[in-house]
Amino acid sequence: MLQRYPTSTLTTAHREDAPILVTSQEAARICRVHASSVKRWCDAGELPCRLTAGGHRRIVLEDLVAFARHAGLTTPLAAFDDQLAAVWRASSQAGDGRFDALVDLWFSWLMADEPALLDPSLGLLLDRGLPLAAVLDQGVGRLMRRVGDAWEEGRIRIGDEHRASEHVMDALHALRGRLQPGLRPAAVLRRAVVGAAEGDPHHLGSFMVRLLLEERGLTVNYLGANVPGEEFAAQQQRWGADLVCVSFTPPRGPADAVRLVRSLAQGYDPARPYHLALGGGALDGKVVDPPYRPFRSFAVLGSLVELAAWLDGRRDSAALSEGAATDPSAAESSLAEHGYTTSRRST
Ligand code: B12
Repeated sequence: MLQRYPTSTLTTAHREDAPILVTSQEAARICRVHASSVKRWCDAGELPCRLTAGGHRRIVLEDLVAFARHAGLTTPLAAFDDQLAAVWRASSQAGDGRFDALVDLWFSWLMADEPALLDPSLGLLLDRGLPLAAVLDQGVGRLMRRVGDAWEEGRIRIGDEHRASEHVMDALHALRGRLQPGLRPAAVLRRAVVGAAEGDPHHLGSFMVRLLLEERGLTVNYLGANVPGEEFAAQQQRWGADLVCVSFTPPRGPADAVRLVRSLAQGYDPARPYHLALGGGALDGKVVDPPYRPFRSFAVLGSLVELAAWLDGRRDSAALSEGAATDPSAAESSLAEHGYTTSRRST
């Protein structure tokens, strides 16, 4: 299903060769200035613009980029040169929930070993108002699955997969530098411990969780790949974190998640309570449902968009929902019996 994001000002040219026109609002957003400045520049003739029949200003994208360069304004648009139109059109489609063209473009950059535009392209999406969680899920997540498919089908070598992963990790680090943490501080959750499950060398997913939490104003103790289960508990206690997020990528699976939850439940200290959220491609659709959940709340989430909604619900609710705590010994035997269920579950 296509998802439309609140980017009503996105302007998509209908013909490939037609000039791309942007509104003054959108020009202001991507140049990080006030719309009144753009209108002033237009009216003074410094920034060429045309008027619609209704009298609204429209600016040719190339003119905007030239002006921004000349005026020393910071915008990711300045990076794209001859790829400007392609990037703009692809990101307009992403604004309508269609990421295919953008993922195609990104994949071609990675395969050509030209990753420099990946970071400004991510920055442009955020500047155009797309939510970070959607950009990561539908953009970067799909890009990585495309890389994995290409490897599985023998179209790229293992070295290409490694190279692509490193480039994407670099772009995510750069994106982290672009985020403005604390803009929307989480009123309830303050600190999180985040990492990838034991034995899991894949940590792009947990890194993306980190970005999302930091964007919401949380402080994150980031543990990276292959974190021993008991270490999540030790770090939570050490830093007094009120949230622990763990990512599972194949070949890890739900049984690994059950093992982790069991070990965290055993060592849980009610004096230092926390929420537990699990996610990642290995848990998609097959979700852990342990009977003993002493945590303040426990959620298995299928995407970063779900994580964002879960966090925002937590932030907005006055009273936190308490996780269902049952008798630990009964829970232990029950865990052993049940292992995990295949139903999606979040509390
Ligand atoms: C990149 C990659 C690697 C990189 C990892 C680099 C890194 N720094 O992370 C490297 C090259 C190191 C690697 C190694 C291996 N990999 Co690998 N890898 C991948 C690849 C291409 C992408 C993984 C990825 O980053 N996905 C993007 C993540 C972010 O997506 P996601 O997990 O679906 O998560 C999304 C959501 O669930 C959410 N999310 C993630 N975590 C969390 C956590 C929480 C709390 C929440 C709320 C949400 C959330 O965010 C994401 C965005 O939407 C996949 C292909 C694929 N289809 O996934 C193969 C893949 C996972 N790898 C695979 C394999 C087999 C391996 C290796 C065993 C062999 C190999 N190919 O080299 C080794 C591992 C060796 C070992 N010691 O175990 C297989 C697994 C197959 C299986 N079913 O067992 C896959 C599926 C490739 C394939 N098609 O065969 N790999």
